[in-house]
Amino acid sequence: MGATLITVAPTGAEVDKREVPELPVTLEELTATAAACEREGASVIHVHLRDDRARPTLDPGRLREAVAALRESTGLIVQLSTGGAVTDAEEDRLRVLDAAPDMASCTMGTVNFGDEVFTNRWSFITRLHERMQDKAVVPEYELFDLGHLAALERLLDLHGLPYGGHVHVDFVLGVPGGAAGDASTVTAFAEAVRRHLPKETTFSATGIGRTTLPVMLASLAHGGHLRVGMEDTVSFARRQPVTGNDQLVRRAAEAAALAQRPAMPAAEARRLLGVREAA
Ligand code: KMH
Ligand code: ZN
Repeated sequence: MGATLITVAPTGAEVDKREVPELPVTLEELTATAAACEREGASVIHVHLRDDRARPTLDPGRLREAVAALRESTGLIVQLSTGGAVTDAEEDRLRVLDAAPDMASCTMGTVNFGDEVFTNRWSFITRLHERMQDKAVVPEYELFDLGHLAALERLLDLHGLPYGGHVHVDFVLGVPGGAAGDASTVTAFAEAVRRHLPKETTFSATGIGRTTLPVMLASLAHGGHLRVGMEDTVSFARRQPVTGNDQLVRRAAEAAALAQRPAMPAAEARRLLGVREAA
């Protein structure tokens, strides 16, 4: 088994900056945390932006600016979120691709999301997948439930492989309303990937909140990759708030090293995922 790809999701759309001051929301905070996470072993950054009042935004100008700034200040693979916030419109989510990221997320179905609903209609998923093929953007297929994996199998059958030809998925576990964040669920997802998706498919996994550690350790045990970050958890341990995204990446890199699958450099991650060469 090779190295471990570590994705950092530093901000997300849900955490409130007023409650978590360490959350990176400005461009300066984003690039600073990105550089620190790269030093600790991250090779991909999953990006959500905030506006001047720290509210989630899909503003096209800000997205372009963030992609440029992250490319300027780091060698990380830039993955923009097309999931946004649960309130975002489909057209705004599709327009994210105009910022020309290396990668973008593509969630494979609708899921209850706490008290909200994260809506991903089939027609939206197919448009997103095809637009990514046209724009040479590599998707990360986000799976919140096992049914999402069946939907991905159907998508690939009907609409072909993504740009680059490699399929990479991310299990997002422990969302209230989605699949549980525990080791047996990671096992079920990993086995379903092996049975139903192309042979070379790679997966990462992230566990929301207190499910972070069991999901991380189970993913490593199955030869999977890791996603960590303050989008998914803001506590490092019981009664110990996260001090920054780099702290979470450092722990992931340490766990990966312990599993004898050290953190993967960005150049290797580009080759694995089929992402265009860095400019
Ligand atoms: N913020 C969630 C509603 C993604 O980035 O693609 C959706 C999400 C998934 O975070
Ligand atoms: Zn996200």
